[in-house]
Amino acid sequence: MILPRRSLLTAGAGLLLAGCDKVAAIPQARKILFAGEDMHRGLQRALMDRGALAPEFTREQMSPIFRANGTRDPGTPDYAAMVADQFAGYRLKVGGLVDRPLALSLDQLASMPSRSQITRHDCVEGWSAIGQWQGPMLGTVLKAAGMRNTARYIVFTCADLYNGQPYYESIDTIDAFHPQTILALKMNGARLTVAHGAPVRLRVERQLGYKHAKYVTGIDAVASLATIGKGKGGYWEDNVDYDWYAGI
Ligand SMILES: Nc1nc2c(c(=O)[nH]1)N[C@H]1C(S)=C(S)[C@@H](COP(=O)(O)O)O[C@H]1N2
Ligand SMILES: [Mo]
Repeated sequence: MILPRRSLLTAGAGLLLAGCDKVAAIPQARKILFAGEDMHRGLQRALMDRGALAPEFTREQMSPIFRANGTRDPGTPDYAAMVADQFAGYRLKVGGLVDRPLALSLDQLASMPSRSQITRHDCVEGWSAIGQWQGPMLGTVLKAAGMRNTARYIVFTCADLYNGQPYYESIDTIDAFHPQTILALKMNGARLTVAHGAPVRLRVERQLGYKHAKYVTGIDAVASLATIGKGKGGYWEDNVDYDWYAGI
């Protein structure tokens, strides 16, 4: 039997990954695997199961207090006007590498199939809190817009400035289509408060807190991050040297 070389290679890669997945599941082994200073980031990503779900919790485990961090109110005239009319004039613009650019109202977003999840938010500053989040999956919105297959990243534009700089963030298309990646409209059963990112904030549960953009007004599918902001993919990445990939 003659097997084409390509399918042999693919089969081999599959076996290797399947084996490594099991090893990586043991915390100690995972530490050793990923400890080497020369561990290539690309290899680490290949070994990690990017599709795995973040842990979910019960109502009883929800934190009595969930602090707000970073911007607690964008405070611009535009944002204040949106708050005043309860976001009736809000539109989420979806553009970039899409076939059908969208401008979605809050009602339109709320009428899409939604997901609810109780997850733990981990801020890089060293605090965590468990809360419930609800809203449409980001993947649903991107499919509705007809995201092109040339897109590699999704960029989130926010309504606030932080330390005078525009807050923005970006994730890759793997995280964008992860089932727990949602555009949250609700937190703990109620519409988002201003402090927690009203009217729409990203929940990207396999990533650290700073990736969870609040006050999202725009979503753009792009092929490269080089021309966005200062080119590193987010406010913290551009200004404070945080990692772009903040997977947990
Ligand atoms: N637009 C915007 N999004 C943001 C921030 C911000 O300052 N502005 N802070 C980030 C950080 S560091 C964290 S930990 C979380 C905090 O979310 P919370 O205020 O709902 O707790 O939002 C993230 N998203
Ligand atoms: Mo954070």
